[in-house]
Amino acid sequence: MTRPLLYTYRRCPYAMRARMALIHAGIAFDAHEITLRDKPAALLAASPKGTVPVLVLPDGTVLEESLHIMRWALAGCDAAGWWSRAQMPGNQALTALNDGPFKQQLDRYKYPEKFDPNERNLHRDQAASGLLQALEQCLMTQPYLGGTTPCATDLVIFPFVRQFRAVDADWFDAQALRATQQWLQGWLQSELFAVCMRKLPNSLCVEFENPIFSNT
Ligand SMILES: N[C@@H](CCC(=O)N[C@@H](CS)C(=O)NCC(=O)O)C(=O)O
Repeated sequence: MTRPLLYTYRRCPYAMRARMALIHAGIAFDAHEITLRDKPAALLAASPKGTVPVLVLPDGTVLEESLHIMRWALAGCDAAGWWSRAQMPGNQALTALNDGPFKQQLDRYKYPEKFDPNERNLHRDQAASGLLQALEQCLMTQPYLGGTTPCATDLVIFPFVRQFRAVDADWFDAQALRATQQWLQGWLQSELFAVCMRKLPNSLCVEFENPIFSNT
């Protein structure tokens, strides 16, 4: 193996943020698009916990958490500070809020049939008064969670806000969350996201010769 191999799932927000970090960093990698219902044996051999994304490096090292993949991709060559600015306490707190309570609320809002359907809107409203309010406070004074330019925290969080909005876009767009709505739209329209969402056949070799945003 000469290039890192990423086991990924196109619509998974954890996999999205890992793919965007690799693409932004200009790292060529092979991508193996999996189906969650039929995980390849090689993925389970590398990472028995069976979640994606998983990155297998040419020396055999396995990175099986999206944030570890992002750190590996971004921290080594971080002139623009995408990784270091994500380590600021405020951004660490946003990441913890996203990956903890917000993800739980999102699941209960998105899949009410798996939880308590009567509490669907309660979870929606808790998500709005929790993470979404925190994002709004931050984005009212700066265009990105990284400040005037993006940082890894933007990539960490926006795929989850995208999923949240998709449950009921009319409701989301009607909320007093103007800065967050604009921030989300900006990322959804970005070239980085477009490249990250390209459809892949199984085991496609992907090479990105022109790193996106590499000078910001
Ligand atoms: N903490 C992990 C979470 C990854 C995760 O939960 N991925 C989901 C897909 S979005 C998954 O693989 N679930 C396993 C399954 O559904 O079988 C990370 O950050 O990489």
